[in-house]
Amino acid sequence: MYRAPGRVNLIGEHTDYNDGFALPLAIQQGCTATVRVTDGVEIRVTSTQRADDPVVVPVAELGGVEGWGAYPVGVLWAFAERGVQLPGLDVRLDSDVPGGAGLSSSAALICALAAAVNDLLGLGLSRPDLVTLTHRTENDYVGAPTGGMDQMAALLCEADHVLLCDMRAWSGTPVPFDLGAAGLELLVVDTHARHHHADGEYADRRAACEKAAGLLGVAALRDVSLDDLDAALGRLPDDVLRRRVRHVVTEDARVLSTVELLRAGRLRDIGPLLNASQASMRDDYEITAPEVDTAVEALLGAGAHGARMTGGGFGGCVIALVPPNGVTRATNAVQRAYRKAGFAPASAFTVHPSSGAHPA
Ligand code: GAF
Repeated sequence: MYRAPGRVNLIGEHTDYNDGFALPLAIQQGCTATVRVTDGVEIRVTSTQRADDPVVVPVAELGGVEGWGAYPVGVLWAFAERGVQLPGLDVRLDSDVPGGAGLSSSAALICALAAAVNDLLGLGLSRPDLVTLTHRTENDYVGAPTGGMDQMAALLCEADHVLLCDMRAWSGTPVPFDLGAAGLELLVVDTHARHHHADGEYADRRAACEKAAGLLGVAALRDVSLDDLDAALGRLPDDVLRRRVRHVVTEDARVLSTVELLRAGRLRDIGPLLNASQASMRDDYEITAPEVDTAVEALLGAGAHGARMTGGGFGGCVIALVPPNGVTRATNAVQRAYRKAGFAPASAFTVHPSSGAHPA
């Protein structure tokens, strides 16, 4: 039985598939996978959240599952692709990560299952191996062209730290993130907004970045430095591509500046970087939503040190750094702004930097 967490990303959005930097932290919400070897020839997966929709597939034919079952079956497929001879398995899943909220409920699920199977079958795969395996599940089986940040967060995060993900090296380095010592809380506001075309928009952003990297003659946008940015923008043919590149290059720089401040014990000072990231996602990358922008404005108006959307975007969650006695004020400000704008109420909760996948 393993539990793997969801995540919020402190800063560094849509940089992972550009070989860049991201800075997620694991949250206390997660998915628990309980796995048992059976003497049958099938994989049977049930989920507390989908009690009436079990998935049963023969071990010998793991391909082609669609819908929610693609995630767990895709993990087992990835093990089989590595040459693992799977026995019949009974898999039970139970998650409290809200789905579709940009908190990586899918990475929590696949990483909990991968860690459990690795342990149960004594496969001895390292955490980085499991990152590769679960990233492959999502890209090659489920068909979602995501970067690797979410899997790295679910497998490598440590309590009281954020994880500096270097997505060229596929390495994760813990950086202290002691909210208590700084006298701060990290508030998550779930806007409940989710654009139905978000998957297509994600793929579109990724394609734009790859096109721009090709035009600039670099392997990935990670290779464009802040110093080179103006010259690079001058070589791109249209304004949309220029704005996409400006977001990625400046966002990478903001991640590294955030890490410097955290290492210097200056957590309170990262607010302006969070705000600049939000503006860049809103104006240059165009991945926020009216509900997101309204929540951010309300949070800043209520005294937050910084606020930004977190995750893939087009809705989902906003994070804000607030003093402990400012949580209620900030939450009320969002609800007031939502009522005024005619949006359905948001929900809000605080998160603590938690550890990656662990035995439950
Ligand atoms: C989603 C993806 F899964 C991540 O890989 C990352 O690109 C993120 O969106 C945006 O930063 O969570």
